[in-house]
Amino acid sequence: IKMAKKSDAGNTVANPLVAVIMGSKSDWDTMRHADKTLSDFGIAHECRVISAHRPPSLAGEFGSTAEARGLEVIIAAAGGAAHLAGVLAAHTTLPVLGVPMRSEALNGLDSLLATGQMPAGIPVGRTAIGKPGGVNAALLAVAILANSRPELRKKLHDFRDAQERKIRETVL
Ligand code: RP5
Repeated sequence: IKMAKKSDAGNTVANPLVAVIMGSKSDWDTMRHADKTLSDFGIAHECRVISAHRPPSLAGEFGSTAEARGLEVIIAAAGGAAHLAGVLAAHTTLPVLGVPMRSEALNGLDSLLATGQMPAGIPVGRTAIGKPGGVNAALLAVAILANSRPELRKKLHDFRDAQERKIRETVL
């Protein structure tokens, strides 16, 4: 596992395994939680703003070249008529995890449905709206990478154990 460098929206690291893509810089306040989770697990990743429609050609280019660049998982966050995850998934066979952003108009319900309701043939794995979805997308990315990386699998077990201990030791 290559150690992740600190990344900010728009920054890239050498040889990332995971890409955290978001439709707008306004999504970063949510998606920084995905960035942090990946950093905590030491996953080399990049965080970038690429919109599905501003312009669509950039999303197409990113999706088409992702596999050749060595990426193994793509996390895609978008709000509103959230088609970013589906557009990226249409351009790659890598697993794409969609994170619906909490939108102003419909509180994220629009993003949830738009991200999740893909017709058969081009899959998008969708997580919960907002921060929990960002964290869980990162954990799912770690779980996917862990299939072929025993040291990462151990880190996931340690993470679950720590979570469990916290609950067991909670005193009100
Ligand atoms: C989507 O529209 C973005 O993913 C964001 O969630 C939403 C609003 O974008 P901005 O108007 O803040 O750029 O494309």
